[in-house]
Amino acid sequence: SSSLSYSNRAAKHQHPVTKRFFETADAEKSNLIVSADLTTTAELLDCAYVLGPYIDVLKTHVDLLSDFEPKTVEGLKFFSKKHNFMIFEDQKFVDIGNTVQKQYHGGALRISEFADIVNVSILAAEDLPYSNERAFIILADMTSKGSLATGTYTEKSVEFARKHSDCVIGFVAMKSLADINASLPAIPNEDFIIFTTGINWSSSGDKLGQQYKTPAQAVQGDADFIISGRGIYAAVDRVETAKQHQKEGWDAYLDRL
Ligand code: UP6
Repeated sequence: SSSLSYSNRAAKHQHPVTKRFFETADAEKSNLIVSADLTTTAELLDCAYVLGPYIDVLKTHVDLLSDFEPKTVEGLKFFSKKHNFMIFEDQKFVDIGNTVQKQYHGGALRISEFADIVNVSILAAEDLPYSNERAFIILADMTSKGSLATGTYTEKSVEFARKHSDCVIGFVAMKSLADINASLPAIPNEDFIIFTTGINWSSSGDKLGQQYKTPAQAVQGDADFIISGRGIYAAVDRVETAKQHQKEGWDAYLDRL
């Protein structure tokens, strides 16, 4: 795990989006991302409004919305500016480059118009439609029980990211990728961000195979940013719960410096 501070990593990094991640985390004393998996624009924007002050990034699945429309995007952009958070659209692109390009820039969602980052899987080894102020994250493994994204798949994810480091800034991963990195030829100043989903104080997961870690466990296990969905948006007191996640994640980060 990185024992360097976010501000140190921001200063050393070349990529504008990576810099922005570390600078935001440092300024807000937060490594928290909320996964706002709501199904209406009103609920999504309410989440952005009340939780915005405690997060670096709002992770969206805009295809879950029953009423996605231009005002959804306007609202997201408004709150992202007001509360200084980025937008991560969790599309997990998986298709050939030509199709991903259309999904990313066009279609019903026009994702590149509002998402600072999106994630992709390496299944198709697609070429990535690149833009310097935007970035991609590679889905290196998964939280669900029995996931096939392990072993060689995860190793290939790291190799893919290294090949595309002009536009790939990190990984969605549950565990450290340090061993894989160490087994590959060293690249000076390489610094990918690890985003860990499946953050929840409950250890019991859900009925569909989800598995959880606490914020502290994730950060001790190499997470640079922790991503929590139901653990926060479905809590009785979302704001208090978000604050507690923020504190736990931040304290664990300070401990590893
Ligand atoms: N997500 C996972 N596991 C992965 C990758 N992504 O749970 O390996 C996403 C889900 C959801 C969020 O699509 O948006 O993270 C987890 O939500 P939860 O905290 O409510 O379980």
